[in-house]
Amino acid sequence: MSTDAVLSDLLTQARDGSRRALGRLLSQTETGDARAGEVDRLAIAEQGNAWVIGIVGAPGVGKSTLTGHLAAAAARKQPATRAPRVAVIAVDPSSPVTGGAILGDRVRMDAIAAAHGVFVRSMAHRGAAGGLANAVPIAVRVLGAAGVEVIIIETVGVGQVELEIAMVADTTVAVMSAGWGDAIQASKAGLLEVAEVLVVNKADQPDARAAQRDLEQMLDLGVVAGGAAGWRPPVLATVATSGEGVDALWSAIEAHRTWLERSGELDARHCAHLRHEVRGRALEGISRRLDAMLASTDIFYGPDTPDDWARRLESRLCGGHGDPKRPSSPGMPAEGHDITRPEV
Ligand SMILES: Nc1nc2c(ncn2[C@@H]2O[C@H](COP(=O)(O)OP(=O)(O)O)[C@@H](O)[C@H]2O)c(=O)[nH]1
Ligand SMILES: [Mg+2]
Repeated sequence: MSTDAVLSDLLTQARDGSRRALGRLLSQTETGDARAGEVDRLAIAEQGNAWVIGIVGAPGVGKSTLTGHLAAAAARKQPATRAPRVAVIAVDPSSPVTGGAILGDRVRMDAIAAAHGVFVRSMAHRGAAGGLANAVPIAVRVLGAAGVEVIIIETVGVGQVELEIAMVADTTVAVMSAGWGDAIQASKAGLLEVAEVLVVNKADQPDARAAQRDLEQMLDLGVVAGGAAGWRPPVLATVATSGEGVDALWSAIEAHRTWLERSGELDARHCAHLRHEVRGRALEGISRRLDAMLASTDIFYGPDTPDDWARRLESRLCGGHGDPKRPSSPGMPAEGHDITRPEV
């Protein structure tokens, strides 16, 4: 069988309810090579229609616990079928910062999810720039092609990945826990800029009400942008450990979806997300070429500034060859200008 036929066969099996086939398709998305492109081509042709929910927030605020309950709430609303209608992508930390703690979460989340037929998949960060940012959108399309209606992406809660997830999600939920410090932290990380639904989790602990009030005030003052004009992010309280407030959270997510669809914002958002994805992929290629040029090309000549060298690189990268300052034979760089050989 050709690769195409194998993949297409796997997709058929996945739609018929084979989790193993779905898992194998998703493994292709993480290879970072031509196989990811092949499975993406197949998925795109199927035009799935999954709703993508991103869960962002600092480590420890309760994202995994909440995600398990949310997935269960979503699954209860979907007609029961053999193939999963709800999937969770848990963005796993290969980051040493959060390493060990996650396994326990996964076990808890898996238990809740399994009881409701939710498909759970971990995706590793792998450290490579763009690695996850590339794999997640393809994984979303594969899940959609396999008939999944709701995809919840839970992030680790550190760094740029959070903001990248917002560029994949239709609805981004920022989770904080009781205590003002969390809101400040979220604000610094840029999470409040991308959040469409705000959650104060651990509402069983003191200060949850105050945190909610503070967030409402930040909304009043315009500190929280809320993703798009015309949508004010609701501020909800949850106790993820008991599931309290999760139904209300699910309703808020549905309300956001309805708003996106009715306002016409959804199409604009999908276009923006696609542009972002394509830009990221193009940038990667450009950046690789740039690095190769930096390593091999003699651009560090003349009594020029780093800015001059940068322009020279830019012009060569864009295929421009006009470079009046380039000497006819590449000579030694002017003294003190050879940044390729830093002084020791
Ligand atoms: N008291 C309390 N603890 C919670 C709540 N939600 C989560 N936790 C606990 O907080 C810890 C971190 O939760 P987890 O879901 O792993 O957070 P994550 O790192 O954001 O995914 C775990 O020990 C949870 O049991 C809550 O609503 N109230
Ligand atoms: Mg977690």
